[in-house]
Amino acid sequence: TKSQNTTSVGEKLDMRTIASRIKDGQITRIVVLLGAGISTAAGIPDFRSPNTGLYDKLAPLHLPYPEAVFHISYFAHTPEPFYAIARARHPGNLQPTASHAFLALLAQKKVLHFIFTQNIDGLEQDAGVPADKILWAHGNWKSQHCWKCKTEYPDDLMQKAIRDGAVPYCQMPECGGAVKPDVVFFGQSLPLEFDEKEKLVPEADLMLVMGTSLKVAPCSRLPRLVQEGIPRVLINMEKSGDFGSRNEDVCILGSCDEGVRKLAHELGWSEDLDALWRSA
Ligand code: CNA
Repeated sequence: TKSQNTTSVGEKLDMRTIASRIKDGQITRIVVLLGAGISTAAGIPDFRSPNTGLYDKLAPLHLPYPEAVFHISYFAHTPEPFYAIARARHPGNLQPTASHAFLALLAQKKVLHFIFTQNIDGLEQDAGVPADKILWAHGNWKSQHCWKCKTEYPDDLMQKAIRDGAVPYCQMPECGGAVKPDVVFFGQSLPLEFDEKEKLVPEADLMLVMGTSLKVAPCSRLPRLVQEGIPRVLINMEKSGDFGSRNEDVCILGSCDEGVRKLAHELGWSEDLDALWRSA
């Protein structure tokens, strides 16, 4: 026997079946994991896409390895490369994409359990997802502190530093540490809530993973915490992580915006999605 929302071995799922389970109320607790790919259409390059991703554009900075630009131990003595690229990455005046609007729609339809986002642009909330449904696993750009003495640094001075591409330094007497946005760098701990929120993943009756290469731990392990028999949907340009290894996996390959539009169409939610996106 199988429960309403599990799949017996050998039964392949598809987008239409997933959509019908959401429509008829079998799926009500969707847990989402997001990565940079849902924001590339908003104009923020991701890290790892060939040619367009940030890591392919770092050669002039002569870094020992690409991730050094976001590594805390490198930043501590050489913060200049980070500020050389910060302007291109700072999410000012950006509009949420259709993918972000789709997440707000899931919340509106009361089927969103929780979102883990690796993105630091805050576009999920801008699109209308309630903040208590989101964990910014890698922090955000909304505030900044001296990396050394942890004193907060004013927003207006930070904006200027980013515009000028110049490193802002702590104003505390005798400190002089470089100021760092409250984004989690490699070598830093994730927010304390991560461990607690991680427990929500096994409660999912569907996991939706969008726009991530699943190469950065610990977020990369979240899809593996989904209970066996529960469907997992990947919307991404390419297959990532262990997607495809379970019978209940559905991979919708292509752009995130195209993928959510197809899913919204199957759900009969296309007009709702457009209305929400226009109002975001
Ligand atoms: P990544 O490693 O660069 O992977 C991005 C993934 O998205 C790749 O698999 C791409 O093929 C895919 N992709 C790119 N564009 C699209 C698109 N339009 N539609 C569908 N798929 C697409 O980025 P991850 O998020 O996996 O890596 C984690 C890092 C990246 C986190 O630490 C983030 O903070 C960091 N990051 C965040 C942002 C942001 O906040 N918008 C931007 C760039 C990087």
